[in-house]
Amino acid sequence: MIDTILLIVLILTALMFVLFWYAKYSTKSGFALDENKNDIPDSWERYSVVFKLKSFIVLLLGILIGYLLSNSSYL
Ligand SMILES: [Ca+2]
Repeated sequence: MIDTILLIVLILTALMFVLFWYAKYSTKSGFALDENKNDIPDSWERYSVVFKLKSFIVLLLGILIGYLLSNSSYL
C-alpha cells in the first residue's frame, strides 16, 4: 500500500517539476504570452498560487517522499 502511494507521489513530483520547467521554458523562449514578466504563462495566471507556493510544495513533497520511503519495502 505504502509502495503504491510512494510511486504515485513520485510521479506527481515529476509532473510538478515538468510543469514548473515548462512554465519557465515557454515564457523565456517566448512562445507563451507573459506580459507581466513573472515567468508564468498568462493563460495559466489563474493557477499562479501554485507557483507562489512552489518552494512550500517542493518541501512538502520532499518530506512526504522521505516519510513514505522509510515506511516502504524498498529500503
Ligand atoms: Ca504572466
